[in-house]
Amino acid sequence: MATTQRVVVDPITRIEGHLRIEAETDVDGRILKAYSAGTMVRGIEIILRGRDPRDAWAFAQRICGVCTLVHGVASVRSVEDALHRAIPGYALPPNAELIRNLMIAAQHVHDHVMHFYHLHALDWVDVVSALKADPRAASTLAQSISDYSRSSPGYFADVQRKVKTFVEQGQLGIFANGYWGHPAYKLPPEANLMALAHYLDALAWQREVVKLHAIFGGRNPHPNFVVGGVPSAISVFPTEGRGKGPHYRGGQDATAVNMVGLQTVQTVIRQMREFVDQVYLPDTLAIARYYKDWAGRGEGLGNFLSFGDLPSKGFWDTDSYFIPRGVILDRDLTRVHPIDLDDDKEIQEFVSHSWYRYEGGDAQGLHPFKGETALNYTGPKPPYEQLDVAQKYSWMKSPRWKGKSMEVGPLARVLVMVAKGDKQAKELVDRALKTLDLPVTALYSTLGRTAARTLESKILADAMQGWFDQLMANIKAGDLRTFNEKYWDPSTWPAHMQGVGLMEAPRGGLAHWIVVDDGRISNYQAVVPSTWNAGPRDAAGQPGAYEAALQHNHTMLDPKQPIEILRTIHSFDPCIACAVHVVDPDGEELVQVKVK
Ligand code: NFE
Ligand code: MG
Repeated sequence: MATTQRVVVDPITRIEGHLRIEAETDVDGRILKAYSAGTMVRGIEIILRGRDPRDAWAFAQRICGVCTLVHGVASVRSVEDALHRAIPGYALPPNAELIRNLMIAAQHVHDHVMHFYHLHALDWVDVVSALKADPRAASTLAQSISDYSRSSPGYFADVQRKVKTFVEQGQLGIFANGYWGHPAYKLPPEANLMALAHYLDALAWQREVVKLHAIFGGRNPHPNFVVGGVPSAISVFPTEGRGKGPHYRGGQDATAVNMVGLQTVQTVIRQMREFVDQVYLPDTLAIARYYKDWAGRGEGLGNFLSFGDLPSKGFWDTDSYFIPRGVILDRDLTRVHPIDLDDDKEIQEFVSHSWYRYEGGDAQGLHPFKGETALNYTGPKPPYEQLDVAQKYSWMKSPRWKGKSMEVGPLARVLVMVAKGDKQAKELVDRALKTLDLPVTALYSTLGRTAARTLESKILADAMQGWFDQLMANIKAGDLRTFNEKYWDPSTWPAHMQGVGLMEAPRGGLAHWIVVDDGRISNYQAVVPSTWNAGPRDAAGQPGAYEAALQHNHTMLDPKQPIEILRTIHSFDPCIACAVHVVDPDGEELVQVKVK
């Protein structure tokens, strides 16, 4: 009789996803080993070669439709960094930086709310149980935790009626395929109903808050960017807009930010803060109360990396970052290690367990400036019955910092903020732990990862107001500059240059590395948050962050309904389109959860 069994979840849904998890468990369902495989490859790094670096952002941004702007920002920053290295004093106008900060922070808050309600909540919230709730009890509960205006018994009765109609007609739609009734669901029916109502509200809220991107970047998803600033020309007139108005400034006038637009931005910031304060934060704490066992599960690597972001004195003044840069090792918050981007021993990518081959052999790690991406591996690949984990088993590479696996994302950022003495971050973390009566070690867990995302949303939504006020002050003082036109022309560039565009994307530290020769891209490497987290083992056998987290204290109640795996993997907010960005033409999609 077999002593272990293998549970395969492929694909893990409710993400942008081509992610396969295989877990080896003992007969009691306890996970002994876990393997994470990216099963798709799209080749964006390859198609960027030979192109104009000023166009790269538009291609790179198509890596993902979830974190819709981050690859655009990282890409223009990579070119700007190359220019900054080559041309002393190269800088962006302050307004460009403020507008980028607003767009980046808006992306985080939007993405985090969407992740919590639409991608992660149903791991914790039982939709079918919500139908049994007493709307008056849901109203009492909601009013006890928040001042949110939509909390009357009638409101909850309406939501219940709406969802009941779907269920009775067999049209669960967005709620199909849940493990409803699974014993791992612990919320009382009224809490399920409250969360379900907020799931629907968050959909409507999203539609409003994307306007910020549309105003500054012309559209969402995939707002526009430009090397040297932002493509939004500011107009001090109320409604002057698109097209060739009196302030038309050539191609840069893709959108004009007028006073009506800026008022809408102010409204969006208010809507973001209200939803985070009145809905997202209280819901996170209310739901977490019932899942405190998940504060002792999914601990993961204990190593955290943040590139930092949101500068106030320019991208190159890392001390001016609102989210600081640094590395935490072994959960030691007394020390934040610096990151040297140019030391080729620090950041490296390994392919010993990835479906690639390095020209100089697969045992080595390559620094991204010298990184290689080629569809040159000819050994066994998908489709597969079972991953050959002793060999190569993922389209993702394995990024490492000084040879170590790192977790990136909201938890890493919040920990680096706390370790660096950020007051608001520390207060929020302390208050959350106190409210839940949990020790500090609870942060290093599936629950901690999810809670950190909420706390970070609060921190960022609040900070947006400051950048907006500064932008308005600059405009009132007559500074309308949003674009550095100097050095736009590649004939002003050196023959060879290279740079790295770093940012904090919602899922973690993101880096685009560019090498430019004679005005054309000769190498482009994206080292992406979900690659750090979801990548496979490296040459030394060290697991990636997902793998490590699943190997910590998970026992499945029913391996045919592996909700425990979903909870921990979703706590990272995976996005595999980002992580692999190279589609396998022969790949067969296995859409079933399989238990062997
Ligand atoms: Ni496709 Fe992405 C974010 C990036 S994931 S969502 O956030 O970069 O790694
Ligand atoms: Mg890459």
